[in-house]
Amino acid sequence: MKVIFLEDTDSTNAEALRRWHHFPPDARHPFAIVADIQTAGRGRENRPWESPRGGLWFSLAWPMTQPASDYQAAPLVAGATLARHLEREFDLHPLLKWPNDIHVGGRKIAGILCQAETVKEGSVLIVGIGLNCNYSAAVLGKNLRHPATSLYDETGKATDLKRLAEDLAKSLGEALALYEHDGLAPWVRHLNEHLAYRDERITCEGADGAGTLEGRVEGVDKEGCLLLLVNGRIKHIRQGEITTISNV
Ligand code: BT5
Repeated sequence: MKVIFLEDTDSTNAEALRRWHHFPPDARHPFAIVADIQTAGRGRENRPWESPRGGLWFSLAWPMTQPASDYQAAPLVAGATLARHLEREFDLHPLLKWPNDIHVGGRKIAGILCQAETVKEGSVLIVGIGLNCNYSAAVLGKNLRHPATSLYDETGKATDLKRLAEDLAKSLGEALALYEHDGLAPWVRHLNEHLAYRDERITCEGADGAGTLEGRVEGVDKEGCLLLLVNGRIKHIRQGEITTISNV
């Protein structure tokens, strides 16, 4: 897959989308954009994403061959792919905080932002990944929603970002092709074995638009919903955000 390296951009997700629109419809193939620095990196709900030099700021543009609703679990596919990579190449033990974060040792090392855009000429899925790499997370702002870490903090070594981006583009391309063919099934076991807060009590905000739910994390189903045990009944939550965690 083609990987385009830039010195800086506002957001690699936004840049990937702009470039996608510039291609004639018959020339739209998957590609990835990587920037050394993002000046306006974004997380979910348009939250600012700190993107200093030394991080991996990466977005993959993927032509959607199926309705956008079939790509709901794409952040989990991307998360599982990145987590496997961190396990194999860096000997880390990453966990997925449903639905879009990767944690190592209880700290956030990466965030994922997927955006689907449907246009008449052909729809695109943008899979954005931000991974803290060649700096200590101590350089990041003090008001993060969750404590952060970086590859450098975890391994004490510098990472070759170009190689990492190329490897990730390849494995993510393979993963998305498999996901289109087989759905989430090939990842469900891995996701459940690597799920942060499993068997712990959490609060889930914005749970399918139904406000805040408190319950115990039981796993993820084959559609990527979070399984939360609330008052003795399992709820399948499609959208939401895990906020507070208590072990009681
Ligand atoms: C995310 O959002 O975790 C998704 C982040 C996706 C970033 C990538 S970078 C490449 C591509 N281009 C973009 O513009 N975005 C994608 P969310 O779950 O909403 O988390 C956002 C929150 O994480 C912020 O409000 C901060 O508290 C915190 N945060 C910001 N920068 C961080 C960093 N570098 N490391 C850890 N936490 C950070």
